[in-house]
Amino acid sequence: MSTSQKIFTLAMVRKTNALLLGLKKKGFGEGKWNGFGGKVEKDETISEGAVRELEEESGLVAKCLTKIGILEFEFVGDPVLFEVHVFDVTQYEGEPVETEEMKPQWFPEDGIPYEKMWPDDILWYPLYLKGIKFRGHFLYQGYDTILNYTLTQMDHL
Ligand code: 6OG
Repeated sequence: MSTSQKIFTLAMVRKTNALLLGLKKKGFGEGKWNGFGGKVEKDETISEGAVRELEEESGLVAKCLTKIGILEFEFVGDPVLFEVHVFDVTQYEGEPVETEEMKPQWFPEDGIPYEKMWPDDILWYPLYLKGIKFRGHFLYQGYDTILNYTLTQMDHL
C-alpha cells in the first residue's frame, strides 16, 4: 500500500508552572484541548509553519522556538502518516486571544485536562514537562484508542 506523509506543527507555550492549551472549536480534533499548530505549507520551513499557525490560532507571536519532539501518527485504514513536529515556545509576544479555531486557556501543570485531550498526550507530556526530547510513533484505531506505540528519549532531533 502506498503511504503519503503530512507534516504538521504543534507549538507548546509555557510560563512558570502553567501551560497554554487551546480548545479546538472545529475540524480535526474538535472538542479536544491541544497545543497550537497545523499543516506546514509548501513554501515554508517547519519552524515558519509553527510560528504562523501559533499566531493564527492564539494571537501569540513566537520569538524563540526549540524543537522538542517528533510524533508520528498512523490511523488503521488510512494510508496517510502524520508527522507532527513539536516545539517549545520559550519567548513570545502578545496575549492569547480566542480565534475562530481555538479557545485558549492557561492550565496549571498539575491540572492538565488529559481526559479531554488526544490519548497520546498523557504519554509524552511528562517528558516534555521535564525538558526531555522525544520521538514517538502511535498506531490509532479511530480517534480514542492507541493500539500500540513506541516513545524514545532523544539527545538530538
Ligand atoms: P489542523 O487540523 O488544526 O492541525 N495533532 C495532534 N496532536 C496530538 N497531541 N495528538 C494527535 O494524535 C494529533 N494529531 C494531530 C497537529 C491539526 C493539529 O493537531 C495536531 C496539529 O497541531 C492523533 O490544521
